[in-house]
Amino acid sequence: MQLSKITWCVCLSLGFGLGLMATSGAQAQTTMRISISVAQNSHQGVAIDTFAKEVEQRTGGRYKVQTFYNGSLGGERESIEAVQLGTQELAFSSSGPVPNFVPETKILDVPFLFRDKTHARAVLDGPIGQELLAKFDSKGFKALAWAENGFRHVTNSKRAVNTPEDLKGLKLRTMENPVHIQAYKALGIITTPMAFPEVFTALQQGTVDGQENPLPVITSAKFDQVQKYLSLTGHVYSPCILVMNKASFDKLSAADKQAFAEAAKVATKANRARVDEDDAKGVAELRAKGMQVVENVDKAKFVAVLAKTNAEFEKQFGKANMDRIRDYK
Ligand code: EAX
Repeated sequence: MQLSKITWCVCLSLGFGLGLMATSGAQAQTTMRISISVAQNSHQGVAIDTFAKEVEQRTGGRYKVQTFYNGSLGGERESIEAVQLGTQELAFSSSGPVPNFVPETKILDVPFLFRDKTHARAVLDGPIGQELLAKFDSKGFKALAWAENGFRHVTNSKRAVNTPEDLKGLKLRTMENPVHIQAYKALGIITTPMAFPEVFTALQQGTVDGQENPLPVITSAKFDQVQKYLSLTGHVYSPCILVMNKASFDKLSAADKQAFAEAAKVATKANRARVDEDDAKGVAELRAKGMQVVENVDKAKFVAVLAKTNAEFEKQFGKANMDRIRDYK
């Protein structure tokens, strides 16, 4: 009698203990997913790998971020959509499809708005960038940080592009971005919006003559295999954004929110350093792989052709807002 009572007690407490362990075990690790449309060995791969590592470290392993590359979970638009819906917790994307979700970000996609990367980074890290990050809140996102792709350059398989006239009639894949499309049309480009994971094949099969992307994307996507000409047009700065599903973010403790925000900052730093590295060696690398590169493009000529379009953008986004970005130091 006595013995069975003890046994019962031991079993009960053991069971209780195991139950507790199981509960804390379940809480021990929450797995989240983040994706990019380009390769792991890239400026974006570095960003999400760094983010994942930092989140795990800063939360003592309670949060694990699974990383997906090459659009394996879908293109950029799909990934942002998934984050908005909450079927995916996190995404890292160029600003390309973002205006379709947060229209206020359109202003960043205006051609020849930023002088250089230092200017763009200062704007994005300063009050203008932070105000724009806040615009994501009401759309179901927590935008953790701006990062970047870099300045976009034109590649194609038809001819060397020296002047805006050389762009006329070229069929170029563009991002699904209304600002880019409007400006590129004004340059006489036949615009073909397409998700990034389809671009390599489209270039290979000649569905389009070319595309435009920063050197870190051109090199990591190996576009040199399917494109002959590269022109350093630097026609538009391409920001990236690290977004999280708002509800998933709101569930985090205050300390964990801080950990995610800091992890995003470290990720941005690693991303920008890699963009600088790729920009520094990209041209030589692409030349060595057989591309013909026009380095000294007269940008003033492109700006001149876009004067009317630029005036339309000033009307649409407010000249004062555009000047605030242009003049930001
Ligand atoms: O974010 O779609 C694009 O051209 C983007 O620049 C690319 O996916 C990297």
